[in-house]
Amino acid sequence: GQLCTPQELLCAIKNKVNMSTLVRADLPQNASSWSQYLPIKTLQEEIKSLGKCAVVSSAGSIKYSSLGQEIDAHDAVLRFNAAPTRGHQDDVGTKTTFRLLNSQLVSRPELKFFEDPLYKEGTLLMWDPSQYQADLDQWHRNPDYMFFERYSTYRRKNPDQMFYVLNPQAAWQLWDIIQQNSPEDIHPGPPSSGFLGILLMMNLCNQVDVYEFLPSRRQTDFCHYYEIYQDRACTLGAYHPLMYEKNLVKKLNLGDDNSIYHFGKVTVPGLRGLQC
Ligand code: NCC
Repeated sequence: GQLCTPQELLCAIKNKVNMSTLVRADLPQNASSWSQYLPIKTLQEEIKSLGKCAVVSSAGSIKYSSLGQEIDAHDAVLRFNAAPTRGHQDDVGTKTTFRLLNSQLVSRPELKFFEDPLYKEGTLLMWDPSQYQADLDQWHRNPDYMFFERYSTYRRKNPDQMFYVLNPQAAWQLWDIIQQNSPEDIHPGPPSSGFLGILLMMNLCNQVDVYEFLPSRRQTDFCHYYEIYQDRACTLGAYHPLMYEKNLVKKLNLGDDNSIYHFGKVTVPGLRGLQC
């Protein structure tokens, strides 16, 4: 592939990845009884603009970081999947403005999405990978997980909590950019929730601090800060092209390498003010 400058990379992300959320009008009314539970406005229309935001990866390396207060000082904080704050406040903070979930978590009852109070805080977002280059209709007939029923039920039971679904085409639009900027062929797996979350916040915020997506000196084989499960693939990727995602984020870093080494901290610009 042809490698580009950070500015070119930012513009490709801004112009080619549609990070909007689905609204009712996006899906044909007769095709779907679940789509009536989608919000009427996109998250972007609802939020307008945020200042400084934090994205907190779920990596084991954030344990013992004492980053909690720094994270909480942001205008908005994004977390992922089952990552808790309770019992880990010193390291990950207490504030949860957004939580990005994969469709597996929503769909598989044993993962306790309905029962765990963790999910009742903040605005929820979910994503489900489509087939490569599938349009909305094709995705809708053949999603990765059949989340529709569970999404509808959750929305009926929790009508006051915002719960968005990302445009399913965003994942592969982003994958194309990862591939174009990688020196070798990467396998066709969708980007991780982590990378999608970083992009989402770049769309909403003026500046985004990302914690322990690029591992600090605390890098460890422990997959998550909240579990004892060990798997090196959590940090470098197997299904998701994580190593390549991390190289791109490193390229966008406005901060210095010391901040990565000590705090696992990378700072990336928001996309709104960007002149392309
Ligand atoms: O593990 P997961 O991700 O929930 O982590 C969220 C994001 O944090 C970043 N991360 C995590 C661990 C680590 N050691 N280094 C990291 O950089 C990644 O960017 C990651 O995306 C997912 O992306 O949705 C994923 O979800 C889990 C799992 O489905 C959920 O935790 C729900 O239980 C996947 N694991 C399995 O399916 C077993 C994982 O592959 C990807």
